Amino acid sequence: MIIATTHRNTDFDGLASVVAATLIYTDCVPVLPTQVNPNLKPFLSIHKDLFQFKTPEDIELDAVTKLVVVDINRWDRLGRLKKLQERADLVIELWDHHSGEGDIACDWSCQAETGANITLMVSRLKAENKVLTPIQATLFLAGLYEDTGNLTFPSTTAEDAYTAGWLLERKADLNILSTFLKPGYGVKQKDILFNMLQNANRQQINGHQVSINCQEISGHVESLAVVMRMYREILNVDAAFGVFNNPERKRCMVIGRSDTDSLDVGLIMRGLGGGGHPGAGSAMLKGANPRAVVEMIVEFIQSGQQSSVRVSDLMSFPVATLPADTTMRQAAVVLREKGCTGLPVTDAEERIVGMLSRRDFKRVKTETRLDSPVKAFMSTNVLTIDPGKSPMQAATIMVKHDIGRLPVIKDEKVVGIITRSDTMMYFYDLLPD
Ligand SMILES: [Mn+2]
Repeated sequence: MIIATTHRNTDFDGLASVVAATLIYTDCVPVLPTQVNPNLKPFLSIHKDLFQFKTPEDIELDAVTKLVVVDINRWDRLGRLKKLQERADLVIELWDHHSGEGDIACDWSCQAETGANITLMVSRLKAENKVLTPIQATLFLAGLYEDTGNLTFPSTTAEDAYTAGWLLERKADLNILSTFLKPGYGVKQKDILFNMLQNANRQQINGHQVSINCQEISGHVESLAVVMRMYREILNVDAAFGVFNNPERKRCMVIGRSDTDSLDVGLIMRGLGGGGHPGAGSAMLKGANPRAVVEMIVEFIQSGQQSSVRVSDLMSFPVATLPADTTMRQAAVVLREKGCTGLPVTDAEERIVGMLSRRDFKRVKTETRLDSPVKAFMSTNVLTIDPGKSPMQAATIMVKHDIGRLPVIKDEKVVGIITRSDTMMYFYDLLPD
């Protein structure tokens, strides 16, 4: 007999993976642990007739010849089936996306660090051109979305997203799926936030109000980023870091949120092996001592590990400017030649007096008006930025006022121009070295 099983406190990813195993292995009996996550129960009761799950108690262990373990790699999470560990003749196949941990010695395995385990199994189903029912596709997508936070967790891979697309093509039903998936902020998240607030601390580090909070968590907790955002807002600190230690999985998840330009969370997280942008970031540390993680964060902040990148590093220069008496006709030529959508307009002393953009040409109604000076059409309400400001400050101004570029001003002169895409390149870490 071939059986497929998964970890206790089964989540949608585990459940989906067990069902997928029955499609991959013929005559495979799906065995579901007695203990499943609460949000699986309504799904299981509605779909009871469709899936013929057995419990570990139903299984005559001596009759098992092959064991397929999915979404876990540890005997102690298998409940009664742990006894199979003693069977030397048993063939074991493993599908697991938690690599680098576990104690199940297997004969064959498919292990890769994807966001969801079901992604690994669907890749096999895809390769074998298996036909899925819409219900199977819906269950698989529920597992994928739950484990990847709807494809938003940093652990999400491109393969997870391709798999989501493939499952949608197979008629995965998003309406059904969303009724079963947990909301981002639920009881579990509320409990964690409550505990964090009870142990809340504030410290002054290098001129910043910072809170670093250590929490022990068990199992898989999603939406910790939502919890951290609320925590920082409630404490009203410049930056907040959550160190979520999971001793059972020997991993430590660090999530940071910052509300100040001078403290770049993404940079600190990169220092911890993770990533992010100035306002938000995360890192996953394996086998780390949470106290040591806290010390590392403090050290990073103390050492003034802040973004040293300034607007002056990102801006383009020299900038073509238009003297205020340039005609619209001449300006059109310059814009076309420079291939830009807007240029600063300057007075005789090279001080900025306005901005002319392609949009302004819409107001030129007659041919003769093309001989009018640009100062008649330019916008005079010009927002500028200082070269010493941070990319975040530049982005904030551009987003707030919905403008695509900012002239960079030093000693009243235009020294450069920074565009929305310049700041994006920086945030996404796409700048050439
Ligand atoms: Mn999983």
